[in-house]
Amino acid sequence: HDNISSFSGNASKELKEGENLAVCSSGSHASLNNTPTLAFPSISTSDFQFNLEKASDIIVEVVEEYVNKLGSARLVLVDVSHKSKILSLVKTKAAQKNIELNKFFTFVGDITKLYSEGGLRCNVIANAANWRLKPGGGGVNAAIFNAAGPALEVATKEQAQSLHPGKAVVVPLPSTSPLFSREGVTHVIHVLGPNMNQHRPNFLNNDYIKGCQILREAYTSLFEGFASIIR
Ligand code: AR6
Repeated sequence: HDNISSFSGNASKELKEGENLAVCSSGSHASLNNTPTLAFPSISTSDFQFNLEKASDIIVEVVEEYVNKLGSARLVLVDVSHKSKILSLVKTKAAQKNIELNKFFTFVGDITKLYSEGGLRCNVIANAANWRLKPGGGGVNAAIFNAAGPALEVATKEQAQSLHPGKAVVVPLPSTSPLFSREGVTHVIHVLGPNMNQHRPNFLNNDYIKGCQILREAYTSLFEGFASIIR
């Protein structure tokens, strides 16, 4: 059963344990399993230290632009903790917009275990990558490369050697990958966001004019990549 976190209720309150609401009634469940779904982490807001208020504005803005272009497909913002500040901000801001709750929602869980541990089927997941498209480095990048096994590294190299900030690359996942067989993930989309961490490459030195432009471009490239898969 999908554990969907809805935008209803007091959106400004902190995310609490058990807030992923179960959708288990009605006959819609079977069809939800086949609904194209992109799960994505908040790009740049942890290791890359991008401002959370600005990032949440951009996520909601670009989601609003794309959600209706994607037909019945769903977009899901994921983070690991119930205390996630970015999920709270995005929930609050999305609730103020005309966005269908079944097409965009937030979800608490490990993006590499959404089906096996959360019951949420996502055929595509996004990665907050580094410019070399290399495994490791911590965060969601390390988690995804670890969970996918060597098949992802090989498949990634076939698509691209590196990435510019703001760009995304779609990687079809071989069926030998545990992410494919266990979680039902058929594609990983690597996204490189803007970097505000002085110890990482392409440091923007607090230039949020450029930073916001690049983050907007990153989400646009991500959703265009997802659209190209489901078309
Ligand atoms: N599942 C879901 N969300 C996660 C997971 C997970 N397993 N792990 C982390 N997050 P970050 P960035 C959330 O730091 O800021 C890497 O080293 C996390 O809480 O992974 O874009 C790369 O190699 C946060 O909300 O990505 C790059 O060098 C979001 O994922 C650099 O970090 C993004 O956090 C990219 O930094």
